[in-house]
Amino acid sequence: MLTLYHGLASTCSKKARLALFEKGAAFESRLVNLQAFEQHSPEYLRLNPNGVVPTLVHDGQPVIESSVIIAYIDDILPAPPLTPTAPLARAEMRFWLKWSDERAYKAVYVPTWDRLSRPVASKLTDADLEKRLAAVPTAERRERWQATAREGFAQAEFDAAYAEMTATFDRMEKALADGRDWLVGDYSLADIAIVPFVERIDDLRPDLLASGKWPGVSAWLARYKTRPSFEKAFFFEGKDARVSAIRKALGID
Ligand SMILES: N[C@@H](CCC(=O)N[C@@H](CS)C(=O)NCC(=O)O)C(=O)O
Repeated sequence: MLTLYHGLASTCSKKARLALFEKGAAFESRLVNLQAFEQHSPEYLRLNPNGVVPTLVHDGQPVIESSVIIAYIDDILPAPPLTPTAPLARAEMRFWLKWSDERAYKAVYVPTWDRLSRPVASKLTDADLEKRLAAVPTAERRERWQATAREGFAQAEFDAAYAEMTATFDRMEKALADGRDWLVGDYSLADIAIVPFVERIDDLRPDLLASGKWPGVSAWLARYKTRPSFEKAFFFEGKDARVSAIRKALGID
């Protein structure tokens, strides 16, 4: 039995949802409300000591880290395969998983936290904030929540995120330049690992793709949106998982 602990708007969670829907896998959904700090509850920390989503629990065994989770899903549910067989294509696919974790993630987290978490966290009283911070299991996230709740992010951090957005689009455009449909040729975990970030960048900064500077990326995203898994993962159980929709649901806009 598979249980997915995930956040509705979370890009990393969308990777896991996409992989499960591509496989047509049945899974139990446990939505974790990040703005209500449910990811720091003692029960959840027993599954994921980092206090972040997603976590996949398979027959009682937790698997954490979104890129590890999608590879695990491909291991336990081999059809349809989401990993190429040729060694070079496999290496290219792993490159994109790394890019997803190390570069694309950095493109979106500061502007996303600014738009989703800051409006909620900045309203916490000092006493509440202290209590919340005490439950955050890692120093890195404790500092991030502290900054989110109080001083906010510096302009240099928004600039760095923007640089990663354009770097991601540039690298994708290069990969797609030979007219291939998907990042490593056939559709694979590479596309799954990257699309939540491309969709998020397009949500946060629609002017970028609208500029026409990355036609290959625009065509790839349009192609992706026709896959049934996209609709299921991004409008999960009918709930719109875009930042703008979550802001409305939280009463921010
Ligand atoms: N490297 C982790 C990152 C997970 C992560 O940062 N998840 C975010 C949502 S996309 C989260 O749980 N944020 C809430 C928090 O940090 O408190 C992965 O890929 O699974």
